[in-house]
Amino acid sequence: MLAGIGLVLVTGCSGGGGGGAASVTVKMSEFKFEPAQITAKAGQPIKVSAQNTGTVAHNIIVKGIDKAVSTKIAPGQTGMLEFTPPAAGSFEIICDEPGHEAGGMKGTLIVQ
Ligand SMILES: [Cu+2]
Repeated sequence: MLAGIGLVLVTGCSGGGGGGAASVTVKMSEFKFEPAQITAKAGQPIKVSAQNTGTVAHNIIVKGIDKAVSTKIAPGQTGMLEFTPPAAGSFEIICDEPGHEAGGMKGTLIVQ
């Protein structure tokens, strides 16, 4: 059965090696993630393209998931996160540049 949920997955270029990972694009600016909520499935790999469309460096960290930590991403650059959510739940997404989380730069990863 196909359940039509309002999940928007932005698939990038289809050139990858047929790995089958879901992919999603998140834009980062001062001080927000867009979209602020992304969805994944437990046990299925997901690739997150984090585009810094802002004017200062940002990063993206999914708290509680080991590999879901980017390096610092300069303005105009895109960072890639690739990880497999271990279990269903709700995970906090933040940018840990000083002051950014407090400024509103946070989101949620919903794992189903
Ligand atoms: Cu930031």
